[in-house]
Amino acid sequence: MNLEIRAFLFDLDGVITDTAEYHYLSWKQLADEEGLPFTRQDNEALRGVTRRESLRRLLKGRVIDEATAQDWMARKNTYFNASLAQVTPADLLPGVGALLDEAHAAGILCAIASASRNARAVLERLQITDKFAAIGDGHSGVNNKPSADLFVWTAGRLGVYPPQAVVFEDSEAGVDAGLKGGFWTVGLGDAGVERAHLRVPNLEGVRLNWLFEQLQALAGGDS
Ligand code: B16
Ligand code: MG
Repeated sequence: MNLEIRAFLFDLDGVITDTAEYHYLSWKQLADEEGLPFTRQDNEALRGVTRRESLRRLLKGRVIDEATAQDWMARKNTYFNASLAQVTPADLLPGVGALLDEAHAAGILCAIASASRNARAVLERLQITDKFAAIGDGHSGVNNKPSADLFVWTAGRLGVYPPQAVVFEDSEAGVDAGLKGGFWTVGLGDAGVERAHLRVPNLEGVRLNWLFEQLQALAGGDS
């Protein structure tokens, strides 16, 4: 198969920067206020899924009415937004800047595809909004990860087909979404990303030549 990569679709939290800690502390504050047990380990199951799904998982089967759910999600989001004041350009994860520069120099389109409704605010804090040709976020559609919709929506904004794009993800939901959509997937970290085409600890050391060689080998045929 002839490999033609035209775009990179980056998840935000856990790939570009680590807002997971702020998500955790925000849910933890809410959980403490409401007397709900919630640990760092519990938080791992919230990686990459929407605010609503995060609340459902945090509740562990406990039932609350819709008005309470809205109130709790709003409070968690208030805490999270307050914590974003601490995010600075120094909070880019290792290797992100170099890979973005290399991709731009090679004419590869770069986009964000994040479940977060706060993705634009995070990108502003990092001062990298202008590095992305499209931004898909929690406002971009009804179905979020593990549905493929967000990645398909974002690829459509770029005018590329899924097999022409690589998804970089740190969550199980995100990798599954990328695979369902027919994208190439690179899983970051060591938990939940086993099904990705390629796995790396983070973006440090990920270079275009290496990436294309690996993908070409998987596609079969010479690069
Ligand atoms: P918000 P990603 C995800 O971001 C986070 O990993 C996940 O923990 C969070 O619940 C979700 O965004 C929604 O965030 O409450 O800000 O809309 O990994 O998809 O970039
Ligand atoms: Mg993520």
